[in-house]
Amino acid sequence: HPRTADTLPGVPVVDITATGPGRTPIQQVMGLMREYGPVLVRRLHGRETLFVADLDLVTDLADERRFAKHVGPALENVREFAADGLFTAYNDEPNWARAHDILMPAFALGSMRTYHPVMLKVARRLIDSWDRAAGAGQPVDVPEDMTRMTLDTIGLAGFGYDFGSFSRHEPHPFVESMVRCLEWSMNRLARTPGQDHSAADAAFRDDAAYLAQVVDDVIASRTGTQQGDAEDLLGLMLTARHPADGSTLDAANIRNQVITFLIAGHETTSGAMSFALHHLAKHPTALRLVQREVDALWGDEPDPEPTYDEVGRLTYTRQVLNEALRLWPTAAAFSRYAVEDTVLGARIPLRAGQAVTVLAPMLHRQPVWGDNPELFDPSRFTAEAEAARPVHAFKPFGTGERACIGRQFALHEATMLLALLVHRYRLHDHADYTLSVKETLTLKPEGFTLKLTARTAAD
Ligand code: MNH
Repeated sequence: HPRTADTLPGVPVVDITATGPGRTPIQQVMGLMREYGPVLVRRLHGRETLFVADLDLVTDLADERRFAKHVGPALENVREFAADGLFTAYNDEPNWARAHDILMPAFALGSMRTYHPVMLKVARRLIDSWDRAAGAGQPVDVPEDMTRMTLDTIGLAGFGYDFGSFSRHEPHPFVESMVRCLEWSMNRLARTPGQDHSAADAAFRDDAAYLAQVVDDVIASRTGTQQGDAEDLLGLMLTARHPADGSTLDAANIRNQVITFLIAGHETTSGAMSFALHHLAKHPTALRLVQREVDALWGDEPDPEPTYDEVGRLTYTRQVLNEALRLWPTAAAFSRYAVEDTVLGARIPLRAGQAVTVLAPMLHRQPVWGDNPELFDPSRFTAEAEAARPVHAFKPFGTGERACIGRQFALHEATMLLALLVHRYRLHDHADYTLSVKETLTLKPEGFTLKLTARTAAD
């Protein structure tokens, strides 16, 4: 039985030092919460982390006057290769506000019009590749291909750089290095004090250096030409001045931002689309409703050319994505700290600076979601259902001013691609896939493959 934390009355403490967090630390905490409830302290080698998923507590943590983003141990590790990029910057680092203010306009909903043609172009690369697999009767590896698609999209839309992922057999080496860097960041949290990790650390430094080198190439391919002022993310970073004080981003920070966007801009989105396809393959009724929506727009047009506005009308497809992000929010945890001494939810006293980690997958399974939270049910995200639900019950994109800047980007890209795929193919769950969630800081359905055939008028 867990004991109760001395400092946190009534909160169970679970010591996992004997087993360690393993390869799936998020799912481990999910399991602990199923056993001990949605508020607990996890102790590892004497270090304690307070995890919460209770709606009242998360609502309280969203109060920006009393709590702020905490760069916890996992993000401290990511800082080793992303430094003061937007995602890993401390709140009071001047480069955070500077970059945030300069880049915000590039992520407003209206800016998605600019990225739409590039997103469509990359979606077509995926479709060409899936057509070939379908023609050959071969299965496709869904998360791998989704990652190809999202990396090429952020590369081209953000930086005018083509990773050409669909002309490669293996993932782009940038992806392999990046995944190893993320794994190093996660595994470093599980280390037993006193052991020798110099080989893993040396390998990490090589990977981090390679990421930086790719990014320097991306930047060099721009600064050498006349395209420095293009209206994409890199163009903005190279030229735009801060709207209030006229300052610009320095070269080191631009490199950190490019690494940040290449990572944050594709890992999570590809996982979200993969989970959505997994659920659609398992839920014929939901699939039928997506088909109905896309068929109403594009009928039996073999190669529809979705417009920007049409993507905004794909409301049921968007509900499917939200429901996929509810069950498996691909960036599953975020942390907050108390700005001053306070009492969380009128029951948990916190000292100034004390951190709390929100576990989104369990927040998304709390009683506010009804009696059957494990059930995949996109009708939870109709406009009426959303209006009736407390706003902080759904937090796949974090909270407050440090919430995800790329949310509209991800949703536009993912909604359009899912709609095109469902319009074009029948999805065959040929291997009777059982969900296995792989963790590399982000979540993905591991080993998920589908077979595809062309849809005909009859289906
Ligand atoms: Mn994203 C922050 C989830 C897509 C760029 N993102 C966050 C946070 C979450 C998150 C959660 C907050 C983390 C924290 O509080 O510590 N992001 C997602 C998910 C998807 C996603 C679930 C896709 C689905 N993110 C994207 C895309 C981009 C992007 C696409 C870029 C094109 N995200 C960011 C950046 C931040 C961020 C940059 C950091 C913002 C800041 O702190 O200013």
